Amino acid sequence: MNRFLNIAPEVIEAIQENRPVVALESTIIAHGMAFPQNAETAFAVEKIIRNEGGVPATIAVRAGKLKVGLSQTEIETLARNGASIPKLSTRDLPHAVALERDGATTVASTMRIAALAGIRVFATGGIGGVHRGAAETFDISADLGEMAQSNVAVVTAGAKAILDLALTIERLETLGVPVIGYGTDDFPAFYSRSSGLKCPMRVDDAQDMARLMRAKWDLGLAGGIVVANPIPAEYEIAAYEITPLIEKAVAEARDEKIDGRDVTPFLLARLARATAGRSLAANIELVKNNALVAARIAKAYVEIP
Ligand code: PSU
Ligand code: MN
Repeated sequence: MNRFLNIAPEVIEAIQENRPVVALESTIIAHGMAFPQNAETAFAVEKIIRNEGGVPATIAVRAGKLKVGLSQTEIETLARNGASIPKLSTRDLPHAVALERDGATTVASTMRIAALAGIRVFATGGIGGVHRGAAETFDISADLGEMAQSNVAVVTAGAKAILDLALTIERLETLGVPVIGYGTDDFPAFYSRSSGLKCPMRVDDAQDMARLMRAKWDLGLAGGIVVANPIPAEYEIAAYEITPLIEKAVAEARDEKIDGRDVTPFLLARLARATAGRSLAANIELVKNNALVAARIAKAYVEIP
């Protein structure tokens, strides 16, 4: 066990007994949503996983320890302190560990910590990817690089619609990362069920997904898997409606010279405002749906003989 890990007893037990565990990130709590919806969503997501017979493991950094499995109080602290908590991607982990800092983990760093702990399934909202205008800004999320390295299946509602999704899929192909439509041929666009782009592969149930994970890692193909799970139809925001708002928010980010790790939280907050909260409601529901699917995949994975 890595000496920087601090795993909750319930999570250790579940891992040792080969029971399903689902990792969850904390950047979505601290920076993806505002209080109190962020705390409510984090608790709801953990409950969904428990109802499916799984154990949730929300991941964050506390005083330099890589914590796997947060208490209710720790989740609430992250939710309340939001913006003042550093957003830690993989590159930030050595600094936070060495200087015994606190922080919220992104998809990239959560994947890495989950893999260190032996957790194979992770539910998020939407992974980071290639930003629009990346040809000039070079802004490509570290989530993609991590996908090439950590053996974790990430259940995500496609990728955030604020991104250049076609380039994100290209990049994942280059990195050798399977992108699997879960019950769909289309690559989902976070708020919308389809981006107009196709997923390179499709599976229709948790058992096939579990077998695919097993096949990948038994083949010695290191790295993650993108489980692209569309938002439930009743909560989707049509692409024609959300796309102009996204374009406006992206232009505002550029005008206000927002860069680096601040880009994603800025865009999500602008969209929540521009849609009078509908994008937030959609975000909450897609995260819950991803947690449900992740719990089922985690269960199917531990049941493989
Ligand atoms: N998905 C959401 N909300 C979020 C994020 C994802 O629904 O806030 C976060 C994740 O932590 C993801 C990060 O890893 O945004 C990507 O940020 P960046 O583009 O700076 O790498
Ligand atoms: Mn970035």
